[in-house]
Amino acid sequence: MQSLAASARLLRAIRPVISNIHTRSWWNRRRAQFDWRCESLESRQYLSTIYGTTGDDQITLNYSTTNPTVTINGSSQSVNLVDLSIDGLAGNDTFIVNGHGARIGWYKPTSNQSHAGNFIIRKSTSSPVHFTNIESVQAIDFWKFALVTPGSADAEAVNPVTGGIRITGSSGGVTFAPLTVSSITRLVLDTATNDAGGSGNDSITLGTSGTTADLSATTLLVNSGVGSNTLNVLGQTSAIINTSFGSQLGTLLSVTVGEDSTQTPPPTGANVQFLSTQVLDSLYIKGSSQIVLPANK
Ligand SMILES: [Ca+2]
Repeated sequence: MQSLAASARLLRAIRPVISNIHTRSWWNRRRAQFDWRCESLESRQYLSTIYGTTGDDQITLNYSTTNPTVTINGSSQSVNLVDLSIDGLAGNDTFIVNGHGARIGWYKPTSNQSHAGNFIIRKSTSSPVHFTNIESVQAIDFWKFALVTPGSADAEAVNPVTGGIRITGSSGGVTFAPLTVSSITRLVLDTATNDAGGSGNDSITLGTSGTTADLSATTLLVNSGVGSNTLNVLGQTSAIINTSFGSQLGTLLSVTVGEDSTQTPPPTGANVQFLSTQVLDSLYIKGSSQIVLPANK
């Protein structure tokens, strides 16, 4: 009996030690699994990030459902669009996405960052292509393309450039990398999706005072959302516009077409064609500007 009692005491004495060994073993296994997962994630991110040089780069993503490629300064490689990231590094870098006829694409600048954002191509559920350290972006050959600002209060300026039109501006007071669109039938200026949490007050300006601009090759679809929103068409700018977008339509959007002029006779003003029914907060047609309303509206 003495021997039995001694064995029981011994067991009680070593139980915490055994328990501790078991716990440490379990923890080490979990930690090893965790380390492996981290390593795996890091290597995956590393493999899917494509870097520019420290100089000025032109980085082009050629969209394709079967063989997408990225070309950096003339040198091409096939890529997987899932988890793809582009890093321009230093320099003045341009990131171009050629949709090759893709139906739709989105450029979503990253909130509070001037040189970063996401491109989403073809489906809203597509894996976004992230980019960083990019000074300007370009979208080519989409049937429809959308610029979705990340903040609540936005300011955008739309002007012609060689081969397309360029949108510069800021969202939430932070400049986003400007967008140039070429061979794009419809451009959505979405300043509404991220209106929550701020005033939602947006300012969109087409053209520049005193200059002639023809933006009519691309239909501009303005979704300005909530807040006090303005759309000003300056100078002698021609544009085709539809504001009947989003849940607010254009009900909170004040549109001014053209500018006052003291010249006699006044110069030819702006020329805006509206598509479909427009529901606006106000429409002010200045000087010798003119608007064209859709037939039977
Ligand atoms: Ca660079």
